[in-house]
Amino acid sequence: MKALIIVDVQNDFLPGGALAVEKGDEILHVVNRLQDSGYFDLIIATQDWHPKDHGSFASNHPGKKPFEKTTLSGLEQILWPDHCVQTSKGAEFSKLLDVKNIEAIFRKGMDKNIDSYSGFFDNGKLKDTGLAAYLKGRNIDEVFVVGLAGDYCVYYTSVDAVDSGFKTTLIEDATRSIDDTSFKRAVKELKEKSGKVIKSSSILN
Ligand code: VGL
Ligand code: ZN
Repeated sequence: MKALIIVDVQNDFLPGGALAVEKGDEILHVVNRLQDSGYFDLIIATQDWHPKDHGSFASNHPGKKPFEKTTLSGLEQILWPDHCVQTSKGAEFSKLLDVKNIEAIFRKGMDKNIDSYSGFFDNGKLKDTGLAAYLKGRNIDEVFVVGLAGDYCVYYTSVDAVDSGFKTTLIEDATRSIDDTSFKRAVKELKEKSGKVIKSSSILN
């Protein structure tokens, strides 16, 4: 059984948002068409959902600017502009994302002391969101990952899917990245871990 995992298609990651991914809006119709394709047995979404005082925000580190690095709970951390603050407009899914067939939403990034790129675990693997168990409970053995951003949450979700035992495919034209070079590296690493990377055209006709 196959699941589509839609990662963080939230206003703050789209053009005009606080941490906008360039051309992120170009994926919306692809993601919607994939949802309507009938190819997937289950569709779920993740939602970045930070408290205002989250440690990944540069604004919570006096003297630091967005995109500088620091350490958070012993892990290297890129500092981001404030984004996806719980209940804010920026944290909402895009109005252009079709949400009617999304059966469950897994929120992440709520612990201010650690960031959480993957839909499965936080960056230190201290806490499990329950996503792997949920998918297994629905007899899913194969996942397809789409959304934003390709080089962060989509990539980390894909790697954790492989590590959790799912056949994993990233749909490359249903994602856009913060940095194209880091996305290329992410694709290479995912393939080395036996993840697959395809275009949506191999599912859609
Ligand atoms: C993301 C940076 C910070 C993402 C989330 O969804 O890729 N990136 N928080
Ligand atoms: Zn975040």
